[in-house]
Amino acid sequence: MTRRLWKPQKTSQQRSKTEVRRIIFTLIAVVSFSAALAQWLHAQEGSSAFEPTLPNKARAPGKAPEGMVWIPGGEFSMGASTNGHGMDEMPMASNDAGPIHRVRVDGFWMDATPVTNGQFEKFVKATGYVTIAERTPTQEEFPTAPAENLVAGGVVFAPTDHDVPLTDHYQWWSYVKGANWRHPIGLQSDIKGKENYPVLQIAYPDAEAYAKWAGKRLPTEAEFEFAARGGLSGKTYVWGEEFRPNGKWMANTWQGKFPVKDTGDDGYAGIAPVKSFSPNGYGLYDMAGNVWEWCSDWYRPDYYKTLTDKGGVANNPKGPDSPFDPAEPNEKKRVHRGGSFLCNEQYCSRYIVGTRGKGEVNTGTNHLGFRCVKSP
Ligand SMILES: [Ca+2]
Ligand SMILES: [Cu+2]
Repeated sequence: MTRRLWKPQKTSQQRSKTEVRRIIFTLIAVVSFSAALAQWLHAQEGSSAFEPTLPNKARAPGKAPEGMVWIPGGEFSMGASTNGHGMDEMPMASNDAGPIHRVRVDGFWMDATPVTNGQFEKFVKATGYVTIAERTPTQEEFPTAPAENLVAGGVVFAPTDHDVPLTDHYQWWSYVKGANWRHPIGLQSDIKGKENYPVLQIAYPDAEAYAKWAGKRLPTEAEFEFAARGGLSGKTYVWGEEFRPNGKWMANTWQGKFPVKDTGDDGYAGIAPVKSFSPNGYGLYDMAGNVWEWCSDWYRPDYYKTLTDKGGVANNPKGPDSPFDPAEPNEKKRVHRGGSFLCNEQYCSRYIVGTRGKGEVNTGTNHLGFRCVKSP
């Protein structure tokens, strides 16, 4: 009786429960499909996706050598997204800094700052070393150069007196007779009172000679980037995601119209003494901006693709076996990292961590320096 009344009720209830269940299952299906779709889309980006940095757990092996800090090493995602990872545009910057790939480096000590004029002077006093920029180039080295061009010097930036198209860097770079580490922008300049400024006009062999004397070596590009990221994962800058957190300037870069006038809003028009800006998460200064720094890797724009194609995690990568820059195929170039006081979003925003620079090994400039590392 009640049963008869009850039964249909139950049936209708069951039906509605079934419907509810069906709706729930449909919802679950839609949600999981969306999740799967999102995952698939993410996988399509694949190579441009950063994964967490996994620092090694081991403690520093003993006391840090003077002026150096311990970088734990570990596994991290290396490189920069082609669009600058959040920037609207990043001219010239990162077409050679992809794909993002997984790398592992061992722990090492790293100079907390770029090598300074004061430190380099000690090396020169102790060894009598003569830098490349101080040596007169020979006819054998440059068989086609007119004799009057065979003078010692370095490459120097000079602002232009009017707006120029940013397609020809010879408008602001020139070879200046007598420019060397003691006279960074030419004979009229000097380094008096600038012991704490990064040393400039340093060619690769000069940096190597200093490192050897100091019982150190130059960092690999992977070591430099691991250190620069300061324990963060896939951030745009060595300090985080915002260029000026709370309005604070975090690195020495260029403000104003490039290459006409650097307004120096960050406190420095031109080079700054080391430690003028906050250190990164590992206690390293100037890992972005101020001066470019030599790395020991040969430069090839396709190196990250080579590593990605191999698959897996690249273990302590040391760069390709030989250099090749399609833009200047006859020049032997090594990697530069970090960007300089000339970097700006109008022309070259390579203070963005993960982006790469490059330079002919015998060429020093007035925005290029170096720092050393040491394995335990
Ligand atoms: Ca500046
Ligand atoms: Cu730059």
